[in-house]
Amino acid sequence: MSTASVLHPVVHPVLHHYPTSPFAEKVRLMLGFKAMAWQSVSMPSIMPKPDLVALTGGYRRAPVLQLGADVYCDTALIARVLESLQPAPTLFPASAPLAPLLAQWADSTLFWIAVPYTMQPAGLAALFAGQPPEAIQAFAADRKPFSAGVKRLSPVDGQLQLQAALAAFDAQLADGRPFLFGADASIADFSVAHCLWFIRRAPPVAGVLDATLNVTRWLDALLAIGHGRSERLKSEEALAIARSSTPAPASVMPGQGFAAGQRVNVAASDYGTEPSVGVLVGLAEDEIVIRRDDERAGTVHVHFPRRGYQLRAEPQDTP
Ligand SMILES: N[C@@H](CCC(=O)N[C@@H](CS)C(=O)NCC(=O)O)C(=O)O
Repeated sequence: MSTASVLHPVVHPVLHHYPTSPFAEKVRLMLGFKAMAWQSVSMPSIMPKPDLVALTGGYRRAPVLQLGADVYCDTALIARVLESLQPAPTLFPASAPLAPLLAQWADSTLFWIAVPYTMQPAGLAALFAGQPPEAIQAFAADRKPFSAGVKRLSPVDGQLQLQAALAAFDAQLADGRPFLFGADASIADFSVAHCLWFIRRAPPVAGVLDATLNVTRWLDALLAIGHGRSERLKSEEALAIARSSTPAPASVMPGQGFAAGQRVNVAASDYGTEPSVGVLVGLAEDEIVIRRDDERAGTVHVHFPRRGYQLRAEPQDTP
């Protein structure tokens, strides 16, 4: 875990998420893997998300993890937070030094192959079965600007790349190993699994997984890990927890071109780039922390990873 902030003991982490989100499934499975107890807050799958944004100050992506008045954005950072809260079993075994890099590839590349593949017309119809056409329209209208910065593959190229990736994973698993890097699970297993989990949710297009039996065996076992123990919490209750909590202390490392107390904004650099604005209170090699005062959430610290996010001075602080 980064040195930008310290975790303070909180009984149960609160996960803000929704059932159909692949990245949320990644975190739910990691919570299950670590046999953790957590509180589950349901967020909308499209904007507006007023209760989430009251915590984050702008960041809208799913999922978000809350520990009291500390709010953690992005599953790469959330994985490290879970690791600090519950070190065993580890997501980062020494035997798999490349696992974080494979996880990063899956989260950024495989995800954007799997999602458009699944959302081809037959898959989309299955995902939205039983819902009125307006639901699909609202979803499409929300996701168009959200993902405008993503370079899309043609459907044919997407399918070819998906099949090539599945074949590579199948060969990796061919010796019967339980996890991608061998006997120990790693963050890579969860990052690859959430992409394939999404494909499975759409039976008309999920047949693409049938040709790779080792992948099927591995995915079945991984998804069987489950989600740990959770209880439901209303978003208003999560806001009340934030209001009545004090954020953990944080510190800004020198030599980074930013000073503690400076007004800054932080935004994802790929898609879903709504910025969160606040006062910089924490900066380390792998974490950015801003403080914000919110009418409904009180004083919160919002945490982001550095990889994949841009930290900028707010205009009035620029000389
Ligand atoms: N890099 C982010 C990506 C998160 C992401 O893309 N989440 C999707 C859901 S799986 C999302 O936010 N979609 C739009 C929305 O839920 O509003 C992470 O690891 O958390």
